[in-house]
Amino acid sequence: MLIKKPGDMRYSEITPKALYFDRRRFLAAMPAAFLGARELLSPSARALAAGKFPNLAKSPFSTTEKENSLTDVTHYNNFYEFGTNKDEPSRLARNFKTYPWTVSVEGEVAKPRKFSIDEILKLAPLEERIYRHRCVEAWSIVVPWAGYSLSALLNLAQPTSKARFVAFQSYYNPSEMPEAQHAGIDFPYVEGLRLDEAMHPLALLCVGMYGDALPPQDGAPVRMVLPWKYGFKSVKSIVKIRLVEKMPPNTWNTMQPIEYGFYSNVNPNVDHPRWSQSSEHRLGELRRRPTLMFNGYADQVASLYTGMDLKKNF
Ligand SMILES: Nc1nc2c(c(=O)[nH]1)N[C@H]1C(S)=C(S)[C@@H](COP(=O)(O)O)O[C@H]1N2
Ligand SMILES: [Mo]
Repeated sequence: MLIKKPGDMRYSEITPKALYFDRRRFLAAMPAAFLGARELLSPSARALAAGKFPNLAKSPFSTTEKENSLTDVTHYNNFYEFGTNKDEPSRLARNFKTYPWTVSVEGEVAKPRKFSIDEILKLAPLEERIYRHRCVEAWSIVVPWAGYSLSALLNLAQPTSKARFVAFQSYYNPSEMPEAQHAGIDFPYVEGLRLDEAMHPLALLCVGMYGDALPPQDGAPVRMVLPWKYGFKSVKSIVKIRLVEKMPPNTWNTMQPIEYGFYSNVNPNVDHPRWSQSSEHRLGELRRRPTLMFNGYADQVASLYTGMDLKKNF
């Protein structure tokens, strides 16, 4: 059923149409004297309008493993708001309106604040981070994400001494996401991290992939990427980040606590009740690969869990 060979799909075919549509409408709404005055847009808005992030800094965290194709990464998705089949989000999120967008940072912080997506785009230098991504369903991909460490945003908000966890919330609007009601999980999708996990430099606040803005199906306009944890921890299309005292709920744990824990660190030695986690299918490869402890990021993150029983705190 392949329509095109993997890899020969161009970004312009996938890129968030709604975003460009909105920008055109925005320009159309401006007085005629200003039309075409692209210099009036913020630098980040101009970068988006051009469809490219210029000058992405390289990161020492990047893997040299072969990247998956853009087609793989944008047509095999988990985004239950837009359907539970892997090919549904690419079709059903096509008109998802992701601009303008606001993220509220609140709770146990000295400086609670709402950030527009334009502010988020220029809050810290954007880096390219080529990470392995391992879904709890035992498939994996390698993706060149764009973003910066979440710690940059959290430090701006200044967590108080009471803040011990970070709670994330995805956007939810049933009228834009009619498939969600058949997904069998509760929305809005929520996730959480311990504060030290959230402050770890590997924890990426992600605004793009393949040098461009995030396509809607991959969590536009801003998502988390936590490469040492199962994919469901990496919450998409974030609208709220709340610093809290107590461990917050996470959607999959709430739905099936025996199968999905709070920590959900990639661990080949702790099987899912219904399947083994010792190996994985890297999209595009024929033979399965062994799954690595912390998805190969043990050197960076293992110390976060010193003394913790990883079978109990799965
Ligand atoms: N809001 C929201 N975030 C989500 C999900 C979801 O269904 N809804 N699925 C998660 C799962 S299970 C995975 S594996 C990754 C998939 O990201 P990708 O489609 O960009 O590969 O997103 C995660 N974030
Ligand atoms: Mo996943």
